[in-house]
Amino acid sequence: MTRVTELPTTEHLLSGNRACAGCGIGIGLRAITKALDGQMVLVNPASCLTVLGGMYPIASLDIPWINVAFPSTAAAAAGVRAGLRAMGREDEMTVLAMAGDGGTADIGIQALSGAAERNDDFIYVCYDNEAYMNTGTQRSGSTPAGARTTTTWAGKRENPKDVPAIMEAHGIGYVASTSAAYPTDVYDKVLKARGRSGLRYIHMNTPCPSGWNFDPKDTVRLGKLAVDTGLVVLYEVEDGVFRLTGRSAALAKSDKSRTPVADYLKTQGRFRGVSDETVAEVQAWVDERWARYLARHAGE
Ligand SMILES: Cc1ncc(C[n+]2csc(CCOP(=O)(O)OP(=O)(O)O)c2C)c(N)n1
Ligand code: SF4
Repeated sequence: MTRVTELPTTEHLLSGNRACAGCGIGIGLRAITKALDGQMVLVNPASCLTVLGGMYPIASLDIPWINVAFPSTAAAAAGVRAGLRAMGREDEMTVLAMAGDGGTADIGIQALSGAAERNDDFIYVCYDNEAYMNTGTQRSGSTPAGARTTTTWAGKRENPKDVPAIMEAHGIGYVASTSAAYPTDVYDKVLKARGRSGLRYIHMNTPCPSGWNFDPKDTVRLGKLAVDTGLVVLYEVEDGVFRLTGRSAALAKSDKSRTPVADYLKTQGRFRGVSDETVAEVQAWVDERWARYLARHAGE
């Protein structure tokens, strides 16, 4: 596993951008662009990522970048890849499609599913800030149960969709789950994906101080706490072989139990007033998922 001190020092996300203070997307994006060595075309739909990048000539990313309509990220990425191939330039750069959870779990899922069926040749990263944040926090298919958004005033009732599992069910060669709170885990997974072909899917949790309602200084701490509870799990599935990685693998090995979900929920304003019953339901859901991951990690 790469150490933080071993990450490439070249930055492709330049200082000064329009994201909120403490935004998790920037941390993850730095690791992603380092792993791709800046040799990439980014395709992304309307989202906080668009705002973070800004507009030419004051863009904060020094890579070629195409903004596309909301539902079409994966289709556009497939088209860019086909265009590079037609020009004989396919080996020069990686095509990276990157969208939020709204643009992935809900609005972009049909194009993504089609690309996975065809095994189109690009990396797709869903950064998961767990709601439609750019438009002021509406619930998405990836919002956790109990979270208040502007469209779930009393707290969302449903657990989130398991998008990595949906992608795995398509039979693609590489699927991973990671967190921006662990940039080296992000880096290693993107590096591995870069060395493969076909559709590679990476789901990256990105804490959002504005939408989750916490102090921007706590982004990394809360991102790590989510992993300690098992709400966010670091893993990869390579050619059908599952393994936990980083902190999640360490948790699986140690006798130390996971942090109770309640300790995580109380750190964020979006869960204010959540009922004991909902906390218990979320805990049960997390425990059941964790047991399945443990069984797969052990190769059962
Ligand atoms: C077809 C369409 N519908 C709605 C919008 C408005 N819109 C722009 S960004 C956004 C939210 C995107 O949410 P998500 O994909 O989760 O990314 P985030 O903003 O959280 O980064 C919405 C609804 C749009 N641009 N296009
Ligand atoms: S709303 Fe959240 S995801 Fe969007 S820029 Fe601000 S902190 Fe980042």
